[in-house]
Amino acid sequence: MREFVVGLSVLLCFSLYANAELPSSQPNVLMICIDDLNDWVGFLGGHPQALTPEMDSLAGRGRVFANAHCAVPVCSSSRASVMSGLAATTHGSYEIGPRYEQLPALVGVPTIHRYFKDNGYYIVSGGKVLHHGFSGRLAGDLDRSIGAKKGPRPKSPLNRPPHWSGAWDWGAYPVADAEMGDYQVAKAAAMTLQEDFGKPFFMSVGFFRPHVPLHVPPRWFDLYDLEKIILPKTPKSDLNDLPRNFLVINDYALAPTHAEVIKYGKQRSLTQAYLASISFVDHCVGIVVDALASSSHADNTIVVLWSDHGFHLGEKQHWAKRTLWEESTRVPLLFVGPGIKATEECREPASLIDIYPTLVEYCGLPVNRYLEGVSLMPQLKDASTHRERPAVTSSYFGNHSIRSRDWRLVVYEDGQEELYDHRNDPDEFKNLAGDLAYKAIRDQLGQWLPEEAAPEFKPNSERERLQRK
Ligand SMILES: [Ca+2]
Ligand SMILES: [Ca+2]
Repeated sequence: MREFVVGLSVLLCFSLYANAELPSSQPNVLMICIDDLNDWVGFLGGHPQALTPEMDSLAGRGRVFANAHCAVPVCSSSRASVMSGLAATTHGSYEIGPRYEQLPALVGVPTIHRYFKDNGYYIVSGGKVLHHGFSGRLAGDLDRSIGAKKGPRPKSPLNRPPHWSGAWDWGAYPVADAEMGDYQVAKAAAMTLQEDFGKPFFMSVGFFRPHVPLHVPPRWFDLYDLEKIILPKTPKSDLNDLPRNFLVINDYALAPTHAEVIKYGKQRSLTQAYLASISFVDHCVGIVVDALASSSHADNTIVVLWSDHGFHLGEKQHWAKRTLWEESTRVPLLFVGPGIKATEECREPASLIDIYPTLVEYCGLPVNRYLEGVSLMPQLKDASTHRERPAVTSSYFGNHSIRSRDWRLVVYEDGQEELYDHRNDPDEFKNLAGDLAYKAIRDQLGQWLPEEAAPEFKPNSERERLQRK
């Protein structure tokens, strides 16, 4: 079966190439990753007021995967999955903490950077790509680093209540874009894209916003009238049909509770700050994309843009990430490049672990036997191509979500379940798990639950350090 799938992929690859105007040589890769960006972008429609003209323009030139999900809804683990092409149940990182190079299961598994380097590419990276950077044995994965700066922080908090985590501040700061680390990385990437490397390149550029603290210059806040901000739907009654589970697990997180956000009257200004941060990072994406368009690489480069996981702003009485619901798992994912026709979005499920095999196949590199994702080449060729495999997301050991085209099943470590029908319940308000009428679909989705899961790897010192933060 596997040989058949590989053979089919090769056929599709050649037919894609045969049907389109293609680069005369091996394509370059420009990977843009964004931190904590949920579906509040124009091309996904997650928030009616989100202003993302640059990303929308990019999306209009290629293939949007409108049903794409992270492997783990937290930074370091999600990025370990993207960069290794492996599920959490294989690498064993289910929550924030371990570095890629610490995970015993990833010894010998090349990052996508290393794999492209070993296959003749020049590798450039800047900003937040791996959560802890390319350190230790990964330092050699890059030919060049163009830096990673977080930018300045205000001397004292602008908005957060004193007892909230230090990371949870927000407001109009600093004055100018040029002071922002993301802006500086975008400019460095833009300059680098004007060079000729003498061979194909793989460049990854990672932006920190809209990760907290939500500090961006005032002009981005000015785009959103505080009084007119539309807030997400957060009915408290939504919790009535949920198992007692995940909100308790999430007490570990540094984010404020929804009750605290409401108590201090911060929901509206936090929502405004998140939207402002999105528009700022959209501007940074535009700087990089425009630089590519004006470079000699414009017609010979595939662009892939993704975010490491989603973000709650009060939905299900929750803030930030780590849940197995749509707000946490759904991410922007799009590809633009030679041979990819700008047609409708793809509604088939996709996982961030599919990025690695997709790029390997698109660029004609040899099959990497470690990879667990499925190449998205069939959907790059034709957005309506059916795909059987759902997107699997894991969060904390033993908890999994299965997201198909129309459904989400969540199964927790203690066996409790949730089931949602996205055809008529995109907010996941009505849990159908206890309804026997849906047993067949539940069992069908349940077949995709991981049969084995690697034990959780916890580097003690690292975990303690993070908890002290
Ligand atoms: Ca993140
Ligand atoms: Ca509910």
